[in-house]
Amino acid sequence: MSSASRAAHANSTAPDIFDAIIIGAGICGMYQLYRLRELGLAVRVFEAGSGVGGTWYWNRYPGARFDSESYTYGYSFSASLAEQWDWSEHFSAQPETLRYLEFAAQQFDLLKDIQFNARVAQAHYDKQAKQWIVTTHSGVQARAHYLITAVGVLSAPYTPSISGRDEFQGESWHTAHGPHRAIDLSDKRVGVIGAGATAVQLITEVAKNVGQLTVFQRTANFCIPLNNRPINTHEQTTLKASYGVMFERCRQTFGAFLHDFDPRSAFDVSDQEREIIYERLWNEPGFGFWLGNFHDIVSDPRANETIAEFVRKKIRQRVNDPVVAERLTPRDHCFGTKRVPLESGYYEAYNRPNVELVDLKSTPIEQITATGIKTVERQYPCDIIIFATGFDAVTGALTRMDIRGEEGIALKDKWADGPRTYLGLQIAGFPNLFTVVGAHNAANFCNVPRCGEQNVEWVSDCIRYMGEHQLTRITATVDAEEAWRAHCEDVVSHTLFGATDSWFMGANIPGKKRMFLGYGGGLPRYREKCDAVAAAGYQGFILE
Ligand code: NA7
Repeated sequence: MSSASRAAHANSTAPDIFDAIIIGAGICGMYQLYRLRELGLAVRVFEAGSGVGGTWYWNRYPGARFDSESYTYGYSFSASLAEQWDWSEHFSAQPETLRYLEFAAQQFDLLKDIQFNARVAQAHYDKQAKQWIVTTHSGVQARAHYLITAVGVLSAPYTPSISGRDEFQGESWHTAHGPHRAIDLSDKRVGVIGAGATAVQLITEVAKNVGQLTVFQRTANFCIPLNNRPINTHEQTTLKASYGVMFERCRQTFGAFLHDFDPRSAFDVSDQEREIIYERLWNEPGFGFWLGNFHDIVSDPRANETIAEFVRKKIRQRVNDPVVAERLTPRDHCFGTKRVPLESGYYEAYNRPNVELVDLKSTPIEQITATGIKTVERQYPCDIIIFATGFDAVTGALTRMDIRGEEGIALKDKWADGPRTYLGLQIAGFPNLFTVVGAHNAANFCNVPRCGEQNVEWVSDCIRYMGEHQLTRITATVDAEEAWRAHCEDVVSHTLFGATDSWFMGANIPGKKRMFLGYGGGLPRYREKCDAVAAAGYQGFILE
């Protein structure tokens, strides 16, 4: 849109018209805005929150922090930004990450193009005008040639409909909607439902200063040490000098972390040597124990059992009460087939006298009452109930909006039997819609900003290509979409992920189609495929 026509619109009552609308001002939406502005496009971002940050804006529960090394998480496109920002810890906490993103937004003057407190309700494709019509919950409407969703992987909170939930008289919140203020729990009886990565961080922090904490766990998880620590001055200098090398390393590894799989099998070494390797990895920071381990731990059940048993042994060593230790010990799924919770004293939290673990498999919740949580065995009085019950991952944030393509087809209907995308970036029948960090995209199994940057750059290059070739419409073919789905399923069928109930599989949401929602081939392979499609003139797309 020219600046003249933009100006004409400024004084009219008709909906604003932009070249592109982006939904979401998290780390990917912000970068997408930056890139499209670089192309000279008029862009509007709609953001549901009152500030930038996405995941880091919403998730403010006690203990929220990175599982990526801080310096591998920040933007890689700006050497100046990297140089100016000092991460204080190897795995920084939520407030610092939010500050970083706010700082980036200011540095690149992004705020002027972002409309806050604007949750998108509808996005309908107007076939005649070749425009997307986007409407927010408060009725603001805008049109654009391109629509780009940057709504994140884990942004549609899931709260189970437990009987009596609305009867509870105390304070109650999902971890993604916690209070935006410090909370004093020192004299409170707190109930936490859930034992995933979020709960593991939350419980560890809350346990330090709480009246009474009761954890309601359905499935025990394999948790491994985060091994976090502050970054000292010398490290800060070294880190800054090595950003180039570090980001290049992240481009090459499976999950875009610093860690990458060992090409050896777990059985290429003796039992004794394997134990030494596991012990060394256990003491390393971050995901080394998972993503830096023997490659076959995620594909061969026998290899997996060696690592699973190692973690079980660690749990037994750290939890004083053998009954509690057994409850915390996973026996129903393979290690690493869920995103592994990283912990900093989680198991020791259960050694405190005021922390209790309730096993919901043997004593399920019957109902929530006005004063607490009642299992089939007894009532647990609570002043606060925290739902650490996860998200309708990957697809939920998209299907909760009313997105309709060219024939009026609703995305949620098209995806009723699981998502269908091409490269995780486009959907047949939804022209000029790009889904950054979408379904069947490597970004769902990734150090998100690294994969998100790849997505954003690919989309930006595609939009530039269209402009250069006077093209106005791009849509994936059904054949390309089907081939991509089959490829995604084939890749994951060679792993152990499919057998585990997790958000990766959509299996955490009652009624949701069970299907691996990401791309299990890793970032380098994914990037290769995306680049090959572009190099072949956007093969698998119809461009007009
Ligand atoms: P997760 O990993 O999906 O964990 C959700 C937890 O909530 C998990 O322990 C669930 O038990 C539990 N849950 C869900 N519904 C219920 C009901 N109805 N009753 C009891 N317990 C329930 O989400 P997180 O937020 O912890 O982590 C998501 C990602 O954020 C994580 O992978 C990191 O990347 C960061 P279940 O296992 O289903 O038995």
